[in-house]
Amino acid sequence: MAFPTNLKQLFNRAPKKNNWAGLIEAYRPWLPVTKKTPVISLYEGATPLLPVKSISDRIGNGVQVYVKYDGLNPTGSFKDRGMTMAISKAKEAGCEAVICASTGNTSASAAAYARKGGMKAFVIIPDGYVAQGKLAQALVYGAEILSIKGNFDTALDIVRELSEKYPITLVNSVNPFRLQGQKTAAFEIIENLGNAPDWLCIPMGNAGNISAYWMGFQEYFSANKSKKLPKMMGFQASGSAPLVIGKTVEEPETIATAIRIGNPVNKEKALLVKNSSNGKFLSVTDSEIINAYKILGKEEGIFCEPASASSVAGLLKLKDEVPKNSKIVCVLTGNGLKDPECAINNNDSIFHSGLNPDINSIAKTMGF
Ligand code: AN7
Repeated sequence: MAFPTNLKQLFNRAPKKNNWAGLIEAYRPWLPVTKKTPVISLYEGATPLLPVKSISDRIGNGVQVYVKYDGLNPTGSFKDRGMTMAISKAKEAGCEAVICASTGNTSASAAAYARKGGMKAFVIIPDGYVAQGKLAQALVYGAEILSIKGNFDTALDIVRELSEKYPITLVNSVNPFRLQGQKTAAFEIIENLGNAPDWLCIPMGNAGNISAYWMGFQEYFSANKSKKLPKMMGFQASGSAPLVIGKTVEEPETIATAIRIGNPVNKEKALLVKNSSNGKFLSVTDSEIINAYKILGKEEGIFCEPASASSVAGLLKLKDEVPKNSKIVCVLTGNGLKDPECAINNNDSIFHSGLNPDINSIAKTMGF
């Protein structure tokens, strides 16, 4: 068929108008909002569930692996799902300023949504441990940044106390509206697959997201929108794995700075999720994380941040336990562009720099 040159014909061929207006509008009956709630949204949610053949092939046995690419949210991470709810409810309550402690993504998301809602955003971050892209976002979105000589856990203690003493709303995942918003990712997965997956593989920092997903899966199960519940498989970086070793890590360390958290606020919730879903928590080393990160990049065209790759690294580590012909979803929580330094230092590509702009020598360098 010839390509239409006539404008009217072109419009007729255009796909149906996309009327997605964010997850609060899409899942209103499932969320604690009323007609009076001012919806602060950047049209987050509706992120793709992509089949990843390179990972399915490595697992074998007819297993189908998908990734929930939540790094495609407006500020590049899953935090936007929770933030649209937390900020809309803060606005509804008449609050004028919000605060969070953050390893980076929460601060970027809180800043964007708070400013969009006409509120001030204060963010407390660990000095020197926030990836460049996240810092850039918080600055551009107009947050006021307080960088402390201390890690995330210390920053969280401080914001909890500040929000008790002063008129400022805390938007970390201790805020229950955050988890309400985040549970919608489970709804989307069930709608895409027609059922819940057999396993849900997910990175854990404060373990808010794993708790939110479980809430979403349970709600759809109770409403007969899915016929099964997944096993919840939570992964942490081995230098920062309090939920795996069963005690607080005083000085957490990992290349995956997003999950460099030693004392997860949602630990009780997370343990309940593990037990009631028959799931498992496991740690993955930084080199296992980077291996998965590279596979996703160079074999799938998917660029996620290192913390996110831990869900795939964990699945690969549990290869022998994956049930035959099962469906597995790995959550990719954040976009790779968040952490350019990690990308530049961890790839297998060839970078010829400083070449003379001469066609013959360039062709020679290319191997011709
Ligand atoms: C990409 O931004 O805690 O287990 O302050 O950024 O719900 O904490 C980020 C966490 C996974 C862990 N993947 O989620 C913060 C922050 C990415 C993240 C997690 C985070 P939770």
